[in-house]
Amino acid sequence: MRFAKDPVLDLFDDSANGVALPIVDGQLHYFPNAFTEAEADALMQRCLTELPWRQDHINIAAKSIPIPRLQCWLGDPDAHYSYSNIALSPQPWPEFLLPIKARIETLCAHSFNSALANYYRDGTDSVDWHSDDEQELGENAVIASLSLGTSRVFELKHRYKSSLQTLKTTLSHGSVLIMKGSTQQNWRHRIAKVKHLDEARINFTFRKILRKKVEG
Ligand SMILES: O=C(O)CCC(=O)C(=O)O
Ligand SMILES: [Mn+2]
Repeated sequence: MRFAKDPVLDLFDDSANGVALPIVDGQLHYFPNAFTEAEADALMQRCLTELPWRQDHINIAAKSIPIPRLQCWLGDPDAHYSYSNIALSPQPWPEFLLPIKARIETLCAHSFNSALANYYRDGTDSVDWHSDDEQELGENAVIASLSLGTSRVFELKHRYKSSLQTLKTTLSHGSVLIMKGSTQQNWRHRIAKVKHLDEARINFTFRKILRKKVEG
């Protein structure tokens, strides 16, 4: 069995039960060993080669800027979503992801109808500070974040209490982090760029879209 240690929060866990990470104004639960190393290795390979990765762009000051990662949106046919003005129509769930989704739903005791997959090709790829608080997700959204590949540091910063320290936790290969309660209303999160990192990481955030129609 793998033994995961979080270097920042100094928490150990080698059980299937995971650990509650200490946070105010939100709830975080981390399962370092949600998937075995062999399962996570196999899944990473299939995701790299079989998912329909795309390069999206955002418009800043009338310029189209490529976002620093590849992504794809997977989900039930009616789970439309928009993110930073990028409208995402879901790609159908690949067969190989269905048992993964089912395992995560059991772990969270919650069902999901979509997932945003991010492919960080190396340390120059990142996601900037944001909350997963889009209207489509409703209040107190449950979001399950599956990490594969090289470990990256996940940071959380309180939106209103500037005296609170930024929290940092390492998300390792095969782990699942559940964010729930008022986490998205009160905290922003990011994956910062890292120097001298050549290895790839894939992350899925499983979500439940409540309002399924796209406007306009
Ligand atoms: O890669 C991660 O761990 C986080 C991704 C994320 O925050 C998102 O897709 O909204
Ligand atoms: Mn996010």
